[in-house]
Amino acid sequence: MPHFAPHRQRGVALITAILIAALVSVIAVAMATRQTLDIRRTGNMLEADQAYMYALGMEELAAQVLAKDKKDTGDVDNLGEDWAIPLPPTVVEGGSVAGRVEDMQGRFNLNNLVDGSSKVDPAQVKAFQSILEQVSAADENIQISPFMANRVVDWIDADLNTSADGAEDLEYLNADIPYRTANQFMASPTELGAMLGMSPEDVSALLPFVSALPVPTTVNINTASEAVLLSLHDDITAAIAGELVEFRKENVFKNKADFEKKLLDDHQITVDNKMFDVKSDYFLVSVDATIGRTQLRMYSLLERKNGKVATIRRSIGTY
Ligand SMILES: [Ca+2]
Ligand SMILES: [Ca+2]
Repeated sequence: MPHFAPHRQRGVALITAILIAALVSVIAVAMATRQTLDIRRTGNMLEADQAYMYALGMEELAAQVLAKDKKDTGDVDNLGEDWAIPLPPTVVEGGSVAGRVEDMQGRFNLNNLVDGSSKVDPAQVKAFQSILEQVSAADENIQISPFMANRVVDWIDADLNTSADGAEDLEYLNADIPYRTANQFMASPTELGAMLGMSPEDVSALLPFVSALPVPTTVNINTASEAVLLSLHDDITAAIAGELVEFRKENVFKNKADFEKKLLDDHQITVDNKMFDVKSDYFLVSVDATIGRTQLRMYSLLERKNGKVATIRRSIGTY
């Protein structure tokens, strides 16, 4: 055995030891970095969970207020009631939470365009075309054709017969990215974005005026926006709609006859009373919860039926 063997072995051992030390420190640094990331990630997850819990809490609060409203005010809903008061950003542990409730029957329900047996309702098409016209007139960058109403009809109705300037599967399958029509009620008004020829800007402009409820509904004249009131009849002008909104500040239409009488007496207009009512069953709760660095927006669609309130749809981020 060569006499220098032990020396050489010691040298190898030393290099190995240095290598191991270097490796260990590399691993340690990597672990420390990952741990910091893990801590941050866990923190974010906890914050997101907490924000979601607060949002659910707000949704539950809104449901209770709406249930109580039914008990207290019966079959009338108006903007002077408790549910209509928005909750400003309120400090909670770790952040803040804000929320509001909007009556979705104050908007045009897209699913009204076809009736229960999937037949187009001409009066509703006319009302929707009025909304399209008003939204286009309000912004020079928006120009939505009245035919878009037929596209929505085709999207919703069960058949595959294309209406005038409408679009069914045939038209959509010819698109750059082919897809098919839903041929059923819209689940969310954001489905408007799928209509052939509808730009994202058009959708954004329309969204504040429309809803997509699980059943055809009446417009609540106590909560409807000026645009929706105007859409109820050809002879209702912007001036008359504005007058009605002004009148509503001090008065409540307690029944359909109240509204019919007002329009007849003041403006000699006879409205189709199938299209409206003075009460609502569908409400949208929007919650903004901020916890630490996490910001969460949640939308919940609530249905009030026989005095009970249930959440029928919930989405995070976009309505
Ligand atoms: Ca009420
Ligand atoms: Ca169809």
